[in-house]
Formats: sequence, C-alpha cells, structure tokens
Amino acid sequence: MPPKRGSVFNSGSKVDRRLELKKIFSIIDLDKSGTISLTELTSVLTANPNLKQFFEHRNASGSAFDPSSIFDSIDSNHDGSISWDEFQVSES
Ligand SMILES: [Ca+2]
Repeated sequence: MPPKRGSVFNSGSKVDRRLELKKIFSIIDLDKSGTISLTELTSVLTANPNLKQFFEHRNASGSAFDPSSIFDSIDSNHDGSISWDEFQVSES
C-alpha cells in the first residue's frame, strides 16, 4: 500500500495549489494533447463561470472578459499553445 498522500497537505497550501492547477489544466486541455490552445481556453472559460473566476486576476484593467489576452499572458514563449510548465509557472 503506497504512503498516504494526505500528509503533504499539512506542509502548506503550495501542494494544494499545484494539484488544483493540474486539475484545471487537464479540464481545459480538452483533447488531452498536453497543451492548451486558445480555442480550448476560450470554449472552456465560456462554459465554466467558475474557471473564469480563477483567471479573472489576469483580465487586464477590469475590461470585458478577454480569453485571448489571458492566453497571451500565460503563453510566455508565444508559440500559440500553453504547456503545463508555462501554466504552472504563471500561476504559482
Ligand atoms: Ca507556449
């Protein structure tokens, strides 16, 4: 039997945060390609108000919700897709 994972939760919120991010990433990665496209981000955010809230802090200047500006701010090497590394770094 593997060691209980529950113990890591006692070490602070950092691990919780990472698990949450991983979950969100896999929800947005609709085709499970391991990267997020703007199309995926847009359709998932449109369908999930809760996730929209998660990204709200990236929405520049409180203007109308704009998935493409959020996408650009996470896609740090601007290759048109968001990798787990980029996602993780941008939100941690
Ligand atoms: Ca990228």
